[in-house]
Amino acid sequence: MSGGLYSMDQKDFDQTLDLTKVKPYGDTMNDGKVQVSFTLPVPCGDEAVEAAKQLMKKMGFENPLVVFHKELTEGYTFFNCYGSTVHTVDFSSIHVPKVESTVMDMHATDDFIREHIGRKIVAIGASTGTDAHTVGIDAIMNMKGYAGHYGIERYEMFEALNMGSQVSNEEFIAKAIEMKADVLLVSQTVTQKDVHIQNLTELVEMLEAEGLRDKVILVCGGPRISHELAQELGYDAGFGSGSYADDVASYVAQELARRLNK
Ligand code: B12
Repeated sequence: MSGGLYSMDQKDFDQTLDLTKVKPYGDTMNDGKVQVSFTLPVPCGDEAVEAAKQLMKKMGFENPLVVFHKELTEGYTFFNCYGSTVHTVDFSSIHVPKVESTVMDMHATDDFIREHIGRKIVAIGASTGTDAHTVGIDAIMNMKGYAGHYGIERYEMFEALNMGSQVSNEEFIAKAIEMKADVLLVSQTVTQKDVHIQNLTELVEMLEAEGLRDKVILVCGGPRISHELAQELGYDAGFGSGSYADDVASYVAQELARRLNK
């Protein structure tokens, strides 16, 4: 017998799973167990614990348990709770729009650009508006790279400029015109009060007003950005958490080649 007991059990387990009714997994399949943490603005005590349990029930959790609670500061109590959700999701009906390109490493992308474009691709990037977070755009552009993936500045076939953070859309567009950029890379981390949507939308509107929108590949990224949201806002592509320069550079190279060879 190959595979051992564990893999046999695992196989049996998956076969019983109904993908149209998926629930969280705690100890056993479909037990629906979830851990939730929150703070209530009430003094620590038995009434606070009861309030947390009642709230858990209203949120759709059966058998709520407050496993930890502590006063944060006077008049505020923090809770860790367990409960079983009564809800399920239909996993089989889920469709997530994704950037459609073949992901290549830096060398393969450089070779692709030499062969299909025949010149360097000009890319500028920035965290725009009031956003001061630089780590995301640096991860994509920085020469040193991120998590073992070199950034776009390192690619031989990219001319890349990282303008840093808190760059206004006006400055960003002026630099794009000056450098005749092929690609604009916009990073947005802060999403409070949907400020990222306002910034991203304003950039699209300004590019349209300048007659530049169709002349550039417009890409945005950040922890709350999805490809679907990016497209809704008028961007060509969006990249969320866990993206690397390889994903972005491969996409840009293939998209530019597609546009030039039309
Ligand atoms: C470091 C940090 C800061 C530092 C930033 C320093 C710097 N030089 O960047 C400082 C202290 C300045 C800061 C300030 C603030 N911060 Co802050 N910060 C963080 C923190 C801890 C880490 C962010 C980070 O570096 N992530 C690592 C990078 C690699 O991940 P990433 O940004 O997601 O990038 C990846 C992808 O998203 C994608 N990507 C990102 N950009 C781009 C762009 C393109 C073109 C592409 C293709 C891909 C791409 O690729 C990257 C690599 O995979 C997060 C919490 C957290 N743990 O995430 C809070 C966090 C982002 N900050 C937050 C907040 C609220 C603030 C402040 C408003 C706090 C305040 N009240 O003052 C200010 C805002 C300042 C401003 N004007 O922007 C919130 C945002 C919540 C929200 N929904 O908006 C977070 C989530 C913390 C929290 N839980 O509340 N912050």
